[in-house]
Amino acid sequence: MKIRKQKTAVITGVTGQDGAYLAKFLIEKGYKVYGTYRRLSTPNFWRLQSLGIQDQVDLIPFDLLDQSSISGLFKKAKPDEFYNLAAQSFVGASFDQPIGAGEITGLGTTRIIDTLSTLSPHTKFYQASSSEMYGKVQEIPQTETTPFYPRSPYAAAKVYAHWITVNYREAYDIFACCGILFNHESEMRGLEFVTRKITNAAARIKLGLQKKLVLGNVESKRDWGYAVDYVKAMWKIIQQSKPDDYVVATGETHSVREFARLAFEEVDLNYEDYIVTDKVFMRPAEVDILIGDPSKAKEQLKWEPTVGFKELIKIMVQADLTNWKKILDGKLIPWDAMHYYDTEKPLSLHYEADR
Ligand code: NAP
Ligand code: G4F
Repeated sequence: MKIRKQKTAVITGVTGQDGAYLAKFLIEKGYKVYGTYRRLSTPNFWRLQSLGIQDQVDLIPFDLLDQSSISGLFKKAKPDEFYNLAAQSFVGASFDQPIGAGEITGLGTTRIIDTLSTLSPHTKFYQASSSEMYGKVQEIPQTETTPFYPRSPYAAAKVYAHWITVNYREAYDIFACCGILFNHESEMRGLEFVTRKITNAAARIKLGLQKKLVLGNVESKRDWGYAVDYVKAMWKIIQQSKPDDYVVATGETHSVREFARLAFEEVDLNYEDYIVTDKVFMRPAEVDILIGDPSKAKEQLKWEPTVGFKELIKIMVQADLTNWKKILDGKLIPWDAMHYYDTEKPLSLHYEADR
């Protein structure tokens, strides 16, 4: 009888939105999952906690800036698959910290893939490339062959990370692939990204906790999907017989304004009564429109998004509404207030106080 070996995966950035969902997906597939986290002054495991998998992920301290923590990771985990999701992922912040963007998001990838090519060349590598690389778009819709034109230090660093991945695939014959993922959101999206900023504000305004929502450019357009769908595409990309790069998108585009209108409608409010714009949230260079063509992913990966734009907004608004109601009832403690509470457990927005 053949006994199938349990597959092992490393996820860098497991504390982030995609890292947490991917970890859950792989655990459900029977993988042994190692997830990396940064040592912070306050713990940041709320996403893993709220998915109920904190105890099932082997957590390893790691920093993309630190070469020794990278080789240590390969020696400890001996992974079959390596998903490089860690990055300074907020575009706006990359204008303020352009060198950090290059070091973490760009060179960090080279540190990993170079270590992989020498210490563990059999390990399959996935790089989290981004639709931001298309920037000032050269073609509509964007495909795997559309030229890149980055518009931020973040996007420039992602272009470098993308091409270094392709270069190591071609130069050293390793299984390295890139998912060029368009924006994907969820109820666990960071609060600084525009979608979650809007859904959180709509819920708070409905409950009388907030009066206004201040935004930047509401005319920019994005191709928004649901993160749970997108982590499945990552796994499918790495299961192919040959390493390759894929656009993962819905094929639809909508403006920030449209997102806001529908989010406020979900709580029976008119967004125009609450939204003000301020140049403090405008970027020095903007990406006006993104819309991906996911044909290759559909054909080769048999991947399709299952959650549409309106449903995504509904999921996010309803989750924020539910959480804020629980907070008001004293049943949930906001994760950013975790250090005010004397408890043995790290708390989070999704931590149920009465559990
Ligand atoms: P996220 O929620 O911001 O998560 C980023 C992760 O990277 C976090 O776990 C973060 O740790 C970690 N990290 C940051 N700096 C690090 C460093 N110096 N060393 C080690 N880890 C570090 O981002 P996400 O939305 O899950 O996105 C995952 C990846 O996909 C990112 O590379 C992002 O750029 C890319 N991407 C995202 C989208 C999207 O729409 N979500 C689209 C295309 C590509 P902390 O928790 O400690 O901060
Ligand atoms: O939500 P955003 O910050 O996402 P952005 O810049 O598109 O980047 C996200 O998606 C990329 C994939 O394309 C990822 F690679 C990246 O890591 C990240 O996940 O901004 C979306 C749009 C922008 O045009 C921005 O200018 O919303 C506009 N916006 C308007 N007001 C705002 C705001 N963005 C933020 N964050 N906050 C605002 O108040």
